[in-house]
Amino acid sequence: MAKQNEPLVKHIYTADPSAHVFEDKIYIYPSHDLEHDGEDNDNGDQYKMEDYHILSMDDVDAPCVDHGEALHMKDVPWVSGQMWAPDAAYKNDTYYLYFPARDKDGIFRIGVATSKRPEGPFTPQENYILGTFSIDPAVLVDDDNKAYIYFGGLWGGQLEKWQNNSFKSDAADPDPAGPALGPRVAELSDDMLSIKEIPREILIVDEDGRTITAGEEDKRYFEGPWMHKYNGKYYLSYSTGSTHTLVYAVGDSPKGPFTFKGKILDPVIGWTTHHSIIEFKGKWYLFYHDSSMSDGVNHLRCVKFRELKYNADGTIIPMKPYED
Ligand code: FUB
Repeated sequence: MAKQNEPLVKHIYTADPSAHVFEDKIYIYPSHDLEHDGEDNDNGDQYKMEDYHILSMDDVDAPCVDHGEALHMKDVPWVSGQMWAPDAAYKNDTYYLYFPARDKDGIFRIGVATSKRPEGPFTPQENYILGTFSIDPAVLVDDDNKAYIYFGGLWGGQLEKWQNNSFKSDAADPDPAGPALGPRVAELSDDMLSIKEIPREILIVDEDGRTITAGEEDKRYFEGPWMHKYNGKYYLSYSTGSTHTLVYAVGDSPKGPFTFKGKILDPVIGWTTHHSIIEFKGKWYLFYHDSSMSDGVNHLRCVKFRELKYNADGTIIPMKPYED
């Protein structure tokens, strides 16, 4: 049986959970961490993932089922390695799996695969989505049926190397005193297989309207965007990376700007933190991961979940990962 704050599955290592409610169940689209003895570095070489397994739960206290391999990199023509954090969406009577991976030139791009079932198997498109880059796609299908893809991650995810939508392999990190890099957003085409526009950078500001700087490492965007709606507002949540915290910002439009609000989850065991937020049967849940199952090995992680609550003013009540 699934239990809050405990690994959802223990027979494989899983990370980066993107949860969705499909067909009245919870489906979880995680990364699949693999054991290996390669190098652990800021380039993310330790995250050597090759495939995806989709998980599901009929309810929050039901068993978590692994539906087996839904997509493997050997079946994706454009991929050379590192199938990182995916997300899924449902539209046009079809389930779409969005996933980042390195292309044949070693550049991270975002691909899409389709299925008639939420658990797959998924059939990939021949090429990545033209105009996309970097990592960690998250897709919102809004109430008006328009869909948006959010993506981007620094360092291993190469976001700082994309300047004016072109790749500069020797680009430096942003100046700590200057504006932080934002995640990117683009509206998806109606068939969900391409983007309608050049991705634009999302602006995150503080309560006074001042742009968050790159040096504000406890607030600035690093990776792992997630978008959800609560009481008509758009909540952009993400990982701060080097300060290992999940935080959020709120806005009135799916493309922002967003105003920084604060913490969702304190640091977990392991370097990365990555999450999703869903409503299920009238309650809200945070899906996240840590490296507790491997006693702290950064690239051997396990997916967990816990209830998330709001204050009356719409702010999220911050959580500590190892306290109820
Ligand atoms: O799982 C590989 C990478 O680690 C993800 O893409 C990041 O969000 C971080 O969790």
